[in-house]
Amino acid sequence: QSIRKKLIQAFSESNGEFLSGQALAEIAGCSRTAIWKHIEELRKEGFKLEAVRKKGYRIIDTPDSVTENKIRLGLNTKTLGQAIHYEESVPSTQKIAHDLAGSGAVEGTLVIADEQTAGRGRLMREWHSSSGNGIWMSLIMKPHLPPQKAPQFTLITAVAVVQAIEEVTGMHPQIKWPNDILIDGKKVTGILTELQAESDKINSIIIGIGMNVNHSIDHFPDEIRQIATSLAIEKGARLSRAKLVQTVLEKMESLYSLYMKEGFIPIKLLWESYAVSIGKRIRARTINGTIEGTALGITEEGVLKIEDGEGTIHRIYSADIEVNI
Ligand code: BTX
Repeated sequence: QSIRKKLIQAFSESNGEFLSGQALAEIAGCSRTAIWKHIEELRKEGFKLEAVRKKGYRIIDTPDSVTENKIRLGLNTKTLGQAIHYEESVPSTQKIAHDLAGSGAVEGTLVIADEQTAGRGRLMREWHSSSGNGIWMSLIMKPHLPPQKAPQFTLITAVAVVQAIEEVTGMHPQIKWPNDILIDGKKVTGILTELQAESDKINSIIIGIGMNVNHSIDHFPDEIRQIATSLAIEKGARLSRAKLVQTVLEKMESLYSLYMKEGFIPIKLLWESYAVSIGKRIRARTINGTIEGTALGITEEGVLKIEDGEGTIHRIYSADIEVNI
């Protein structure tokens, strides 16, 4: 596997130029026969490699997949996504990430699947995760922080997702507090942040991201057709899921380092610039009841502030939000 990693790394850096079998063997520290075997494996996975005598190999096309090799090819991060755990079909990537996090996975470990058979949202709601068209991933983070900071990671992630979608598609999604990414009012991405912690410190944060990428409307079950959309539906063109994953990881890595250096304020400002609800009348359904009023913004902790008709300001830690009421 480490040979494969080095090979993919070399192809990433070669930018479509030929790499000779000899050069590859030296980079990967193995024989040319071993290189040839790995090239065959890549071909089986759907990579198209051109082989030219005296020149060597180059990648001329890649499959539309989210496999480990595909995500690694061209990934530009230091830690996030440097360890990748891919499976074709799983019940939920969150479950796998929880298990890996508890058994020593390094920070930045990415768990990703082509399909989830039991994908979930908050409060054990269902998350529809069909095969071949979405991004279903969980990222393991290990910040040295107290557990109260964990909800901020939902907001950091939301900013990273918005920036990635902007960069890859040119579209401008909005964030609905705390965890929905919307295009034209419809949900294109959901974020689920979960925690493994002791009373005073975080052991791992498991950040689940579900992004609808190449769905057409009939890929969605009836119950969510009115509320869900995909990037392809909005853009009118298919997109590379792997490119989106890479860009999310890259944005996330730089926001995370900004956050660890300068705290939440710069993230809060970015977040508010993308938020759909600020200044609008909203309805927040919490487990303690429903509050209606004007969304004022978020606090430095990432808590939503709503001012009701009497001028009372409510701090909302967790809720479902309706905008445009
Ligand atoms: P949420 O609780 O905010 O949203 C769940 C609600 O969203 C559902 O009740 C349904 O109405 C709607 N919904 C379900 N599937 C979709 C979809 N594909 N697109 C749009 N709307 C949908 C949001 O929770 C958090 C979702 C995180 C999903 C990721 S995927 C990778 C990881 N693994 C896993 O099991 N969950 C996370």
